[in-house]
Amino acid sequence: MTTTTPRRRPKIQRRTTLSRRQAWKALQAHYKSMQAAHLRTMFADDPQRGSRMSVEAIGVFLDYSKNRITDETIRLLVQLAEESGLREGIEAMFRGEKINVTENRAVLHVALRAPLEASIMVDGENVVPKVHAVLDRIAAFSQRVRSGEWKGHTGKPIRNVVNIGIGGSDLGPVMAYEALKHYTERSLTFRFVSNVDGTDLAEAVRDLQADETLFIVSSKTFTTLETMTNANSAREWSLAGLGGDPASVAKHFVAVSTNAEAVSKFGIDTANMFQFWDWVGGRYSMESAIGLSTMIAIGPDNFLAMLNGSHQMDEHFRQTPFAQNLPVLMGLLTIWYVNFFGAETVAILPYEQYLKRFPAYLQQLTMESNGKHVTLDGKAVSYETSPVYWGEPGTNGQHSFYQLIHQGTRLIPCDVIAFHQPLNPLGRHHDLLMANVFAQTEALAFGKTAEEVKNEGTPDWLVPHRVFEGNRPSNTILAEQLTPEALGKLIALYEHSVFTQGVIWNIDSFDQWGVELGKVLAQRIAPELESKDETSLGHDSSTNSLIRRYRNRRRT
Ligand code: G6Q
Repeated sequence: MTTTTPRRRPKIQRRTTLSRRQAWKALQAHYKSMQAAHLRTMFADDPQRGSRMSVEAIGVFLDYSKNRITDETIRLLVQLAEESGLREGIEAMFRGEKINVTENRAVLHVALRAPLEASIMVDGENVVPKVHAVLDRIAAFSQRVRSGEWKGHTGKPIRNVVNIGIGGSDLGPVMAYEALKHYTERSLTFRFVSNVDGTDLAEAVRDLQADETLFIVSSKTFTTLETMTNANSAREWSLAGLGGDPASVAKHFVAVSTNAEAVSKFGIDTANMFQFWDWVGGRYSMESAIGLSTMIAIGPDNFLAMLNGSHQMDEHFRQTPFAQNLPVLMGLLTIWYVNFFGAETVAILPYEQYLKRFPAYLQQLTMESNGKHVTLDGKAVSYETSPVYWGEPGTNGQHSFYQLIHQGTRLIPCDVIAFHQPLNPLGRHHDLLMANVFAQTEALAFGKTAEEVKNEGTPDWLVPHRVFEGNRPSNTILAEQLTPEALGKLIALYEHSVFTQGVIWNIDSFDQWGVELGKVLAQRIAPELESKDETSLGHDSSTNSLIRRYRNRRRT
């Protein structure tokens, strides 16, 4: 990846080391008094707790009362956010300052959903008009595909759209397509190819006709190994199905990228290239032109509604006092569990089948952003950073891994996400689904005591097995219905929660040098696997012998 990294480290606002901040020390002392406190007692002592410890804003309701906290915990966490410069951090991001210091870039996914009249300056230029110009272009293109006006090489309308991309150029589009399937144009088929494993592409196109298939090559850099390999093979497949005429590429391939030169070299007409900018990080790019497949699927109006939802959350994040601020509260609660209780993971449990890819999407957003071991000024952190995020939709998870959450030895804070209105009303289904939401979070918090188990007539020897300690924390996030606007709000909710955590940990949430390493290493080994001669191998003895073994077997 080409970056504009300067030789010298940019000026970084010095912050007191996290563990020396006053609020941190106060939280450490406070933790001692909270460590053993049980949610059963906290609820019994305070009948208003459930309604008091909740926030509703812009149509998103967060009940955070089933967390192992008191009002004092929130007060101290908010103080920590203030001492950590969160307010200034938010303003710096929205002002377009280059807060991605290791890549010397602004971080402006918020500009992707800013209204036309807004002004956000990067290097002396207002970027909002550029954002809207691209939105207009992708809207016009989407309409042409959706209406059948865009014709393939043989004059047939497009019926299949295949997005080729990986990481940030894949996970957001896949998640949004699945999440908003209810709103999609059902006469079109959508496929997503990311893995360099040939199976991914082979399975994606096996039942498609080339003359009705449009490929969107989505790559910020247009150099990523997986995407370029898949794009080249897709071009071969397409040409083979279209009589080999190179002119067909222009009708069946479009690109989303920041690299016009590489796009044109691939054979895609740059008139069919949709741009974004280096101030949009890959994992923050699904609302840029990277969302082209989403827009073709759901139509421009729905896409704009999603942007509007995210924008509402941006404004909420920017303007609301921290103690009532949804992303700030969620970010702070994560800090509380990770840094004080030693929680290692967070479970994301959407009780909404359409959100089945949301946990996978959030894994990249959270872990690539905050999986960092040094502070902004390059010093090793002396505290834990991002937890591992994972999850599956409810109720399926209840019949597999919830056992560990309820009765295992690890503390796993859970985010439960649900909607009042179903998109597919069907008999009692939605009430039963929601009954599980409320039952699970209740059981996690309050468990079942030995006495209760005994009173059910359980024999003594079996009692310990059937005891639920409870005191397992959860957030319940409710919204009216899974609309494009609601999805936009959820996306921005987590983006800003990640930002809140990153500011407190004083890390760069917007670089991904760990990803860059993988990109380079595989490029080095590939020629060694493909080489006809026994090239000398200069790796360690394990890697050398694995490569030799593969070469020998592959050739036989
Ligand atoms: C995201 C990362 C990474 C990136 C992919 C694809 O923040 O940078 O997941 O999105 O590596 O990169 P390209 O879009 O450049 O192909």
